[in-house]
Amino acid sequence: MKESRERLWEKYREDGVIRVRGLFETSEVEAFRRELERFIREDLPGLPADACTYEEDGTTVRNLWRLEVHHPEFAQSVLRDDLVGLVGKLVNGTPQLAAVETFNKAARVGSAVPWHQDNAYFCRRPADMLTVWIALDPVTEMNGPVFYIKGSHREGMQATVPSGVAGNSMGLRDLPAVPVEEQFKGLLNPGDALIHHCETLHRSEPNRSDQSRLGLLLVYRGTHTEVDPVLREAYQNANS
Ligand SMILES: O=C(O)CCC(=O)C(=O)O
Repeated sequence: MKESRERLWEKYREDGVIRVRGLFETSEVEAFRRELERFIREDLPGLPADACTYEEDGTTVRNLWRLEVHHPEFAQSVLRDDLVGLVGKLVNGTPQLAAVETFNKAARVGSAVPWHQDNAYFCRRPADMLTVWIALDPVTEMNGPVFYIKGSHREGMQATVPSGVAGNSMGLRDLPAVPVEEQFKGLLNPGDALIHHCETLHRSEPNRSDQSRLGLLLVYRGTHTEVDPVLREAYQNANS
């Protein structure tokens, strides 16, 4: 991590999203990718249906869920002490790993993710929860980068509606009016990461290219956070 922890914390507090360059070495990224490919090929067929979401073609993996349960050795291999130190500062307390998952965004097939706030899924108060989004491929203009509205986390939770999108059930009722040129586009090299607050508005585009855009996500919350019953009820209604 080249930037100081203090500087990253200030930017995160202001913008609700930061980019961290070179969090992982190329060799580590390649090992993660190889292991995920093996897991999909060999282990996934024997796991419960909710271990993943498929794209509309019914065969291409869109997301892997709960890898901390389904493949704890892999989840463990991704964790880094220096990252946990930074995350603790950003969640204002002791960080606890809540989920390890992927957004695979396969070449040509990978679908869009609608505008949302992660806390519509996480349902925690205070909102001291975040995602470390690690690029295992180059993330380019063409293969479906994540777009953010900087500072939107400071406005709190927006009204939600069921989105009807498999893997992303909770959408925003009112779509943001911020023009695309003013949205922060998360272009990354393999091994770079984005860290976003759970109430920052974001979305991603479909993959229109021949290159995969695999993202590995580590979700952390502060141990002091609790379930917000109002958010939980909205989530349960959208998923029932
Ligand atoms: O990877 C993507 O395309 C979307 C990621 C996302 O929505 C999230 O991290 O909550």
